[in-house]
Amino acid sequence: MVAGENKQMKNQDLKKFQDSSFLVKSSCAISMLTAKLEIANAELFLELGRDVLIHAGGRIKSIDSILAKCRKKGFEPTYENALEKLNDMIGIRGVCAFEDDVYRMAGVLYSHKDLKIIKRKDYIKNPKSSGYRSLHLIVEIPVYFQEKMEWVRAELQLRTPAMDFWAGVDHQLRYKKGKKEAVLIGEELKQYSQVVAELDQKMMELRKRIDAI
Ligand code: 0O2
Repeated sequence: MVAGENKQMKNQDLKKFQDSSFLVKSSCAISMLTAKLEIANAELFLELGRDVLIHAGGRIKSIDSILAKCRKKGFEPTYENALEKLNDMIGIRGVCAFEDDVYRMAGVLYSHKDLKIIKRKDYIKNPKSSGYRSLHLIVEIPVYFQEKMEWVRAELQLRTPAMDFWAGVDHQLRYKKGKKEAVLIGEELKQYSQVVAELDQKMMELRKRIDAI
């Protein structure tokens, strides 16, 4: 999005989001956190003899999404507010093979001394009212750039492929909110969240039986 298209964020704030040092620091944090997930996977591979991490990736929050979230949380969409009050300006997603792998992965990350875990939200044990399930860790990682060290905050979402599949469909539905059919689909989707939870449990039990052969 270019500055002229956006009437709701001041140009000075838009410029700060588009500033190369913000973008470089954010993409460094994404690379470092993705590397941490891959290192944790390598460590767990030695222990379990299989990959725990199926996929990892990250993104910097879009201007539209920053605006929507600032509006939802009731504060002015300035660069400083977003950086201070939004935990997910930088988002990393790690898709792990099984539900217990999500916790294994989190456990390894807790042992990394150069990672501050400042908040944990377990939407697997306590799903959101929508049916959304994932383990969220709000983390801070040190990024060295232009002779300064800065703790950069990011939201790490850990989930299984089934949880990821469900969240992807739910995300598509978000853009249709308010329409009658969307409400019906949302109710049905909420039931499938339970189906996904049961499937995750069954797959985990099968894996344990396979391990025991
Ligand atoms: P997007 O577009 O995916 O980035 P906090 O201040 O941290 O307590 P926050 O950030 O609202 O409050 O935390 P929450 O509720 O844990 O949500 C953070 C992110 O989790 C969301 O970011 C989504 O990515 C994901 N999420 C949370 N609830 C749902 C849900 O019901 N369905 C789906 N599909 N994803 C969800 P954004 O900015 O809302 O969205």
